Amino acid sequence: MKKIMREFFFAIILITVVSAGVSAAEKQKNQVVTIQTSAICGSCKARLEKALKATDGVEEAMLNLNNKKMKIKYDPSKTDADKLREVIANTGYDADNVKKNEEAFNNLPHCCQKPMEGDMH
Ligand SMILES: [Cu+2]
Repeated sequence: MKKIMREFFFAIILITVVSAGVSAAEKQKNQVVTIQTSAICGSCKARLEKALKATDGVEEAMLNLNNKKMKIKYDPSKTDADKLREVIANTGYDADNVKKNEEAFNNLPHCCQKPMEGDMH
């Protein structure tokens, strides 16, 4: 009888540990990162969101045009914040401390190449 009780006790511990592990994995499933970009207008926004959404592991990408910050929801098992900054840089925009790809920038429409400061269009 005592042995059965002990086995039962260990089974309970095992179930607790396993379910804690599963919920931790679920919590990790999606992460959110906010990246400062050099986007200017609605067309920059559409271009960047499209490039990010086409990236494996990205669930959601939304640029706030007021502060040019890109909020990205992603699966950390498929991608990471550095790779996402790379996607933005390769689209022709600065991403935090990652500088834009000059070639991609030069291929942007002229109005999207203007500097951010005081540029309202
Ligand atoms: Cu633009």
